[in-house]
Amino acid sequence: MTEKQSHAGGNARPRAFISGPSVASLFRAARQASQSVGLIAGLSLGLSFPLHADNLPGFSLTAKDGRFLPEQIDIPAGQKVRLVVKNEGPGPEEFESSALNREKVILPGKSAEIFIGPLKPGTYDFYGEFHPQTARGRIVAR
Ligand SMILES: [Cu+2]
Repeated sequence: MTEKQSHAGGNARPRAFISGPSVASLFRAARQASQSVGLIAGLSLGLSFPLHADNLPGFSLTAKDGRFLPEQIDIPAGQKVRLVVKNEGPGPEEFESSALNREKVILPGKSAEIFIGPLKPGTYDFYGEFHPQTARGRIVAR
């Protein structure tokens, strides 16, 4: 339940992974092209590979029927991790965490990457803003 204006953004991809404006604009152009021209999808993937943090520890979270599964995710402290949140619906869900300073709307059938950390050891709550009573969970950094 944080400020509404930040909902539209919610971009959890750190800018530090984009090495320069020319690379970033290439990446954007390729990604836009790949949405309409299937042949360029391979090029987009090739370009995006060094920009994505695919070498980070990865964790999966599923939003389904107004809940998150699993409700607890244990991650290493002191290390950036990549959380992939898949929304199996029905309806949109928003991954929201004031403790993690993250919020991201995910449409049904879609997934979103959320980069987290490095975190100090501790428990960081998150919830689904569209189902705040039932969609609750926590990330535990150890
Ligand atoms: Cu929100």
